[in-house]
Amino acid sequence: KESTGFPKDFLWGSASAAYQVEGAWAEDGKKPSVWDKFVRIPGKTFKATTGDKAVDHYHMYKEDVRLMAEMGLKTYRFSIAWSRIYPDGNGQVNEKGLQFYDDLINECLKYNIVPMVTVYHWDLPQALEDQYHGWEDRRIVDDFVNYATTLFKRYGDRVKHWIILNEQNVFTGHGWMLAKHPPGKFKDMKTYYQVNHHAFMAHAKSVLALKELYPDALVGSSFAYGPAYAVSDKPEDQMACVDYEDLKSYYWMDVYAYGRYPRSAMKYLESLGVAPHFEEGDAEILKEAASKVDFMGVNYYKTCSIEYNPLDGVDSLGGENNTGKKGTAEMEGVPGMYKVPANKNLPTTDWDWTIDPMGLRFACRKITSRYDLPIVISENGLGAFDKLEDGKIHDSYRIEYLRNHIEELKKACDDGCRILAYCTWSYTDLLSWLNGYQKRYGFVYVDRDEDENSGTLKRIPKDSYYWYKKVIETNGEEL
Ligand code: GCO
Repeated sequence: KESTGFPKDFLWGSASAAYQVEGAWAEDGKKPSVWDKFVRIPGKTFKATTGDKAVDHYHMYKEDVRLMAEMGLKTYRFSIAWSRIYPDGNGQVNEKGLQFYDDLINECLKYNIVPMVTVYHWDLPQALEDQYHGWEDRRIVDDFVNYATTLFKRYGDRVKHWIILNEQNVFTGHGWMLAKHPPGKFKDMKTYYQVNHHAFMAHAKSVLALKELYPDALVGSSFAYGPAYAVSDKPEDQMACVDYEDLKSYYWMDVYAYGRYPRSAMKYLESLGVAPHFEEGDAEILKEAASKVDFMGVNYYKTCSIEYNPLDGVDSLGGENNTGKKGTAEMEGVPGMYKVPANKNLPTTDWDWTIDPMGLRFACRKITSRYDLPIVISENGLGAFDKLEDGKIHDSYRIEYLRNHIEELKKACDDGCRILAYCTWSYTDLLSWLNGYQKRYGFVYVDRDEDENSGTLKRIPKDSYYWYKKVIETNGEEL
């Protein structure tokens, strides 16, 4: 069929997250987040890296936004640090924190860059963890909605695009099952599902609060979606794939889009005695919010292969490769259900993530078939070891990665999927939560040592920066 290409007003973007770029961890009234504390626990991050300084976006945002403008970026997705706005999580609001994001938003608008705001990208105020164990306690819902509403009221006149939660599946999975993110709990399944329910309620009530204030705002949450392929046409592999999708994908996306949990997943959790507790009215609120969600946010990095796992098979949550040494990730598996072997047909990054451009089209098609919602690709990109050579970074591998993904995204548009935006991860190099500064994603190189708070922090556009500029100029026609 003939290609109609990207829509005229397509938002070509790039993204970041507060903790990963801002630094200034204790400035202007900000108090610690759970990450400020977690990174100080020995052994938790690569060479004990912290985000104390990160890439100092807090002080260098004007230079960063100027570089975005020179590139022609249409949208910049960034997150707000809750503990800048409410240093104690609730109570007293911090004007200086509010002011910083006012300035950042205004700087974007000055160059006609659409600010796309993530309300929560994992940096919960430590005070709430101390007060009542954060997400584990139902009180989090009201505190979250209070924080979100403060943002809506302050910035809603200038910000139209809102992403409430970033990768709820990742921060809860890593926090309560894998012990890799705060609060660092391992296989605490019951709490994990309850925490997720609280997060869904926080998302839902925030969506309703925003729509009450700004009915024309566009809102959704961003899900780390790894579409699943059955390894074979054996019925048991296909069934394993359905099980996996219900438990690992639709469990989140169905709640955002339909306001209900997948039946089979819920039945399974009930059989294990770990199904979440609902308060009266929760089901209705989830439904109402789902009817007001405008898009599905998708962070797309990889796909996964699913194979039937016999009862005496692999029993593991899957250990991530945080070393950058290929082949060190551990296989995930639930005995009697599925396992997730490496896909032999696809290359991988140094962190064992499959490189699967068509998987992006697959993700868009699946979401469109199941939910018929517009889609914001809120993240997609390649983490790599970049080398500074004669003051330049020749990241042809990143260009190739992005080109191939954008080509597939274009096909998804041709297929009829309504794609509103494509944000690469990331704009500048930034702190990788568990990999320090060695795993780089940016269009803009930041002179920053991989493990310490040193380096000049100088910004150097990579080859991919100039390439993306052209992509934007030609609305994705010239790749
Ligand atoms: C990393 C990760 C992150 C995430 C992002 C998710 O290496 O730390 O890739 O950068 O992609 O924070 O939203």
